[in-house]
Amino acid sequence: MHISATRPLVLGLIVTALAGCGGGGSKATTPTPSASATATTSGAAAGGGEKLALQADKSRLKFNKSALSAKPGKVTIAMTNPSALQHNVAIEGNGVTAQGKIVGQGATSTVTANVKAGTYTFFCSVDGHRQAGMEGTLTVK
Ligand SMILES: [Cu+2]
Repeated sequence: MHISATRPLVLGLIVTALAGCGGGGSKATTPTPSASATATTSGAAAGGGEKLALQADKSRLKFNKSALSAKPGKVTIAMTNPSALQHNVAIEGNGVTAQGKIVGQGATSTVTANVKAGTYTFFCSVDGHRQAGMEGTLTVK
């Protein structure tokens, strides 16, 4: 009884304080800029780097590109798969090995790696596909 009687009073004081503050300078009381600034910073870090598009051939063991190029840093290859066969995209070279998940028709396999200047190979890591021709060169410079 004592607590429930106190709470409305405290809340009442806070509301009064906020209302007083807002009334004093409504333009000054906007904490939104700092919040959005933080979001922008983390968004830039997460979304940074290059995104390269690649597509598997609909019927053959090939990609639509045999060469890709990127600048040093974070690189993402997004491979769409219109084929009835399962495929993925992987990157290999200069100590980097990374592979996207194997996906079926209509899905996208994505691989991200931190690369420096040099030559890398992108390929499909499904058994036999790379050997059949599902590979290409990623040049970073
Ligand atoms: Cu494949």
